[in-house]
Amino acid sequence: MKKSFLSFLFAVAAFQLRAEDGHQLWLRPHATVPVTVVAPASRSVLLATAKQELQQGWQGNAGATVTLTLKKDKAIRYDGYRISPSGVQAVTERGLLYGVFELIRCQQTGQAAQAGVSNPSYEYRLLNHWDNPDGSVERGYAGQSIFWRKDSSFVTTSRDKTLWQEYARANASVGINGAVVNNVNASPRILSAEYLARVKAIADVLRPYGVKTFLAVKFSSPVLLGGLKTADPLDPAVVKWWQAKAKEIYQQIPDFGGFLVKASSEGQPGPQDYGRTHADGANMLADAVRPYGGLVMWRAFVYSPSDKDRAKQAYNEFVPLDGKFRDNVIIQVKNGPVDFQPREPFSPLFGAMKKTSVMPEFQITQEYLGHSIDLAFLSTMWEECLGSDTYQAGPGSTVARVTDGSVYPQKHTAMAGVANTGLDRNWTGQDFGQANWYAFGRLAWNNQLKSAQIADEWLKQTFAGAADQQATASAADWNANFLAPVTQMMLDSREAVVNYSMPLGLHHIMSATHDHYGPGPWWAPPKMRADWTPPYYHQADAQGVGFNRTTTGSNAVSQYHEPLASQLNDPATCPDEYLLWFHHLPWDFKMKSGNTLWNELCAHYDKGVHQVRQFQQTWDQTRPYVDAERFAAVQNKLRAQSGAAVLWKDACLLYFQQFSKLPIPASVEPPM
Ligand code: GCW
Repeated sequence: MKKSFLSFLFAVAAFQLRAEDGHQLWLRPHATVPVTVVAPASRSVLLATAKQELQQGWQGNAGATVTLTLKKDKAIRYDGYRISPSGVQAVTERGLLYGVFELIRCQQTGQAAQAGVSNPSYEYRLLNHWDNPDGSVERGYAGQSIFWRKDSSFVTTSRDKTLWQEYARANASVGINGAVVNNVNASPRILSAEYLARVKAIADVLRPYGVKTFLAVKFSSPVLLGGLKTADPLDPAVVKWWQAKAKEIYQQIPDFGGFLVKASSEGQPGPQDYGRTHADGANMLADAVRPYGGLVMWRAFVYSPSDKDRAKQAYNEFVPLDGKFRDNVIIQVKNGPVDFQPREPFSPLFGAMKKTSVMPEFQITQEYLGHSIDLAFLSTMWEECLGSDTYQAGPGSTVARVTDGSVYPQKHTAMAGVANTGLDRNWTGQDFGQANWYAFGRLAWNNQLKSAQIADEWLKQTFAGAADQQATASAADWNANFLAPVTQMMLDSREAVVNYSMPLGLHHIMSATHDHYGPGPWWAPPKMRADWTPPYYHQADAQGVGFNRTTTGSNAVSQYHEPLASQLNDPATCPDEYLLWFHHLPWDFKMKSGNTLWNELCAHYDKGVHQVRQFQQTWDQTRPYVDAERFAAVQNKLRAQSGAAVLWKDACLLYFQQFSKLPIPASVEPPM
């Protein structure tokens, strides 16, 4: 009796803490009822978290008893769980925690919890933070790092701990079980004793929520930090240095996850500096962490100015190494072959490496999709990629299935998302950016989920509370006037960005001088590396526009499996979305719609502008259902996005018109 009163008080205190600091994300406080939790006697922190979450979040039958059971169950994989009428069963404590969060999510979103097993699609579901030791965040648009501070006084404050705890809790609620806490453009300092002490402090806070800590490492650390003469992966002194470093880390963080490596990529040092291969480098690191069960995620984001088509290089470098990697190495591949553009075809590496573990990397932070200004729900983009058929092992070999172990016997499976978190009060800058963090976790757990369901869940958890507070809306009213239109807005939002920025397969035509925000198809300073300039990608000239990657061009198309390669190779069968990715076509090329290419291009840019204006109208109608702060914040962002969309349209149409020499159709809003 006394005990439950005390836990009630704790629950109230925790509720108030979150309510006050505004960091609730989709875990907003809501009315709860008592529940009795029966759980194995254990001093485990994870189990304590699971119990506490259930007690703090229960909205089911008042006074119900929920049993958490750890026992063998062949149907449960990794940290999956089984929901039964009596409670949650799992083979790991993490599984129990995820089952608890599933129960609470169902209660909160008005769904019946499905009895049966839920297994994660991927063993590792990871956020990658491009956070630098000085507190800045590469491609971060939500303030400084939540992990590192400029002054780097290594004292962990209670504010740090609260933040990390809320962060870990949010991750756990969607099944994210790992975090790489520093930038892939890694500073060697991260492996110094003083930084490792802070990494340990972070790991200690993330652990009770089942989030493992990983580090990105610089390949030349043995030289830069260790004072060795070389970082050659086959040099015995280098091997020894990494072994000692791994030991030092695991002594402090016994459940440390492992290393993420960007090597021989964008000027980063790597094995190729010593005439060695990616496999030589990855395997050396893999051997160093193997005794402790550690993992090496080796990125395949490689390109160089010498290659005539940047889109081809990763495949060319990595496919010949298939089967040469240790089994605790995973090759981490960006969803598209170039670089997180608003739309790319899937990377041809997916499914092509049949004897190597391969994982998708998505970008949650909106580097090329409008930073934290534009509203872009990225779930539809990831769903599109995961659902793309690679044909590598026959029809149905989707990116999802060739990476989650369904098609190939991968030793490890994983999915990574480049995080969009920062110190901003709402974590992600744009309130709807939270939905992308949420969606990433949900898709990593279940790569077959539909974006419509994810949007629906997120909106109910993130905004329904606000309607309750204002007591203005019945459920039916809220569903019709908030949930339905806002869900539609989210589902349309990424396509709108594609339309007003890079439609029909255009890519990499963003501004280089404004940190990749806004248009810049003309940017090509003399002596600049061609593969960094937009004209390299759009190839606009008097004859037409687009990158010829067909068999008569760079032949990147042949990196795809048949029948896809032939389909993409022919403009008549290539989907419109990828047309200018694969083809250089005349301005008067006849599109499937009957329009000329030029008119179709104009129509897409114009449509994007109108879509954003529609989003503004949709959002304006939601005022009765949203608290004033979030209503105004999103309204302002949409206003800015609307201006940005017009700028994209006007700039791109006027720029391309210099080549097409064709009039902008009367149906299109004329440039300002
Ligand atoms: O998208 C590009 C970014 C770089 C990033 C790089 C990468 C971390 O512009 O900022 O560096 O990709 O993924 O390594």
